[in-house]
Amino acid sequence: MLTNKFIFLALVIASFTSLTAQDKKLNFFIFVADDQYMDSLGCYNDGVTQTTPNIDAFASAALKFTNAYTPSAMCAPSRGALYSGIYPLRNGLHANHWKYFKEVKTLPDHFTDLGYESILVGKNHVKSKGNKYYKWSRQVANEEGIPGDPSKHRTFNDEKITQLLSSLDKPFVMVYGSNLPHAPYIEEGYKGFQKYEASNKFVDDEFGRFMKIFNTLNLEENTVIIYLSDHGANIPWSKWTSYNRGVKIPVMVQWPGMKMSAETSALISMVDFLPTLLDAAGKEDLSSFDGKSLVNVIKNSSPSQHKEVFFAHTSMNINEVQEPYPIRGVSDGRYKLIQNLNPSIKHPKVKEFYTGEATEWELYDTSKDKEENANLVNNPEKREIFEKLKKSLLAWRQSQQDGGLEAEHLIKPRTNTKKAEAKKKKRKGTKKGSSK
Ligand SMILES: [Ca+2]
Repeated sequence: MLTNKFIFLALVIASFTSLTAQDKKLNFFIFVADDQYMDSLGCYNDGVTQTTPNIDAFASAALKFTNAYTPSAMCAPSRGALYSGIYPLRNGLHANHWKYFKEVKTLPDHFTDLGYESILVGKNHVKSKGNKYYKWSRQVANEEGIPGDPSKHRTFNDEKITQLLSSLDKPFVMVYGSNLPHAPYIEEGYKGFQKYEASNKFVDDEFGRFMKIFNTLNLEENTVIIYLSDHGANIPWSKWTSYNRGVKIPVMVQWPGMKMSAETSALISMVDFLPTLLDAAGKEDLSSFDGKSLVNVIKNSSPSQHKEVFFAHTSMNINEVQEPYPIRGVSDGRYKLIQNLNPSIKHPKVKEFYTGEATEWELYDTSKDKEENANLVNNPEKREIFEKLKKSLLAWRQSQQDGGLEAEHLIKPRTNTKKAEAKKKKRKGTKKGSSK
């Protein structure tokens, strides 16, 4: 009798425990570094970088992706893809400082439907104008606290974030948009580092501060944590281009309840993160996204669902650029095919790096040619791979309703409003002065 009672009690406790574990919904946190290129992290560079100890420690207990790409090496289109799960040409946020098409649903809206708080801390860079589906339930602006010139960059307030997270009565999805290591770089000499490295160290400190908050609040056991960068840095062949130093991004994931200390070469894209998080949160229909859920890649080491990932870039709506230089591209993880739609001009943003003649097509074997120097497009041995990738790219462009060069001519050039205002003020001041 006693034994039966004991068994019954044990069963009740067991079912209660499993129920609470199931009922407790996962939280999600994405840390987004700004303009951080992959090789500047120790964990992607044989550990030689001294600036990123917190991120490296996280990576050593995470699943590290070595074949992750953003579709565009620019702030707004990259974030636009992250928050929509849709490539920039199809979500509308193709040009920098641009906005979504009005019917595109985004991360905060999807998660509100699932009963979550959606929190954006720090950098936004995505306009909500004209789109009612881009509305975070909480937005926390960064504050001063960066050494050097505090007017240029800001950081989060640890106490405010701690209070906010401990006050929630719903599960949450939180994104932190750091302002660094984006130029202008922070005070030289920060913890012994200079320029980019000093800024990179600051990002690492920020990440460490978030991990401390999660640890203090005991949130780690129930929170999926993703570390990534929006794209590469403002260095040659990186930001503004579709070369790997620009579009290949560091991505590390820690998943609760899983021991992870591994890396995967699964081919993934920025558009995959939203469907992944929604899949884990219980959304069933993920068919509207260009991205694919990574839950099985992460939890079961399944292969990637992509054979290829794609790139789309425009120089229009970048400050002071007058002419469109559209780039489209595709990578199968090894071969990269780039199509320049206006090769008659040099890339207006990075023309100082271009020495030779621009061509419409560029083909690289990125497994052997990491710098993407040797264009294989006229190599007869690579003819088959060229034709295959070209076919995929053209089919993808069609599926994205890409208007190409003609459509980009319709985007009005953007003037730097801050600079223009300063000039205007100066002109007014001069007039005033001269009338005296
Ligand atoms: Ca950026």
